[in-house]
Amino acid sequence: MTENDEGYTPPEVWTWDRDSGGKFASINRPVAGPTHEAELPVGEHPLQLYSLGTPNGQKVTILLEELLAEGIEDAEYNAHLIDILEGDQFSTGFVEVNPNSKIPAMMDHSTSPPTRVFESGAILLYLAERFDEFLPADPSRRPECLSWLFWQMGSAPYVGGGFGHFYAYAPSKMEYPINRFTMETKRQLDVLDRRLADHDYVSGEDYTIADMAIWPWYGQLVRGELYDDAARFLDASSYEHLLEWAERIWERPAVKRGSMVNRTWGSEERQLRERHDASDFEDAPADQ
Ligand SMILES: N[C@@H](CCC(=O)N[C@@H](CS)C(=O)NCC(=O)O)C(=O)O
Repeated sequence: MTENDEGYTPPEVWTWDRDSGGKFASINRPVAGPTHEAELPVGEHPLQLYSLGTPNGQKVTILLEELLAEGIEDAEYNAHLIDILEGDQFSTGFVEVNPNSKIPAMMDHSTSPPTRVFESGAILLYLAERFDEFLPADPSRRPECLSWLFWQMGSAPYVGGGFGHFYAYAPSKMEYPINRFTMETKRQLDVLDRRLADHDYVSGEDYTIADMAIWPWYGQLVRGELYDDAARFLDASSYEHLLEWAERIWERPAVKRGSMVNRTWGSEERQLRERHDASDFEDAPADQ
């Protein structure tokens, strides 16, 4: 790929250019399936999470920490690090848990046979239903929570794969995709800001898995935690209701703990490479 894509004419049949540049060029492939044999580790708890502390991974560890904070001991989990830049998601063991080779993926060994769950939204729903928490049972309120949960699943790829990719990761800055995905990202921020103008939480009066799904992407984006300077570029301070909600969620100790798990970058006190026991957080200042 050249610095300037003007004048590019797509060939009749696309072929894979392994050196397309960009941060993820080394792991992205146009085919699925495993690249190597390796088993996944299995720890002592029923729930085995295979993940990384990106927003998609943080959603699940935030929910698990919230469940544990409620005193639900059966939500104890081992969180194993999957290093996607090293290609861990393409091992035979990982592909057995998630044929889509993306974190997060989870095995529940409390069932016989063990249950696999992949896709962060499916994992949140599985855990919320299993422990009957953070998902309203009332048929007049449950659909609102599920609507926002699925809104996040459909919307965030425009932020991550679109805006974030072209603003922060692409090998050169290209005006057309940056404009296109910035416009959509700002529209989504406005959707949330309007919703939160007259609701405490995204799905209404209760803190639910919809907040836990949305905060790691949109809460962290407006708090300046994603894509370098993106909060400034997006004029995040203008989304005042969204920012207030983002700060309120961040004040929750379980959110602070959950967002550290399987995180291997950023400030050291906000990293916990693997989580196998509640005591793993003890030395971390973020849990104070
Ligand atoms: N829709 C999926 C998206 C998961 C996803 O995109 N995971 C990324 C990290 S945030 C990943 O594992 N990428 C590895 C790869 O593309 O090979 C979910 O919500 O679970």
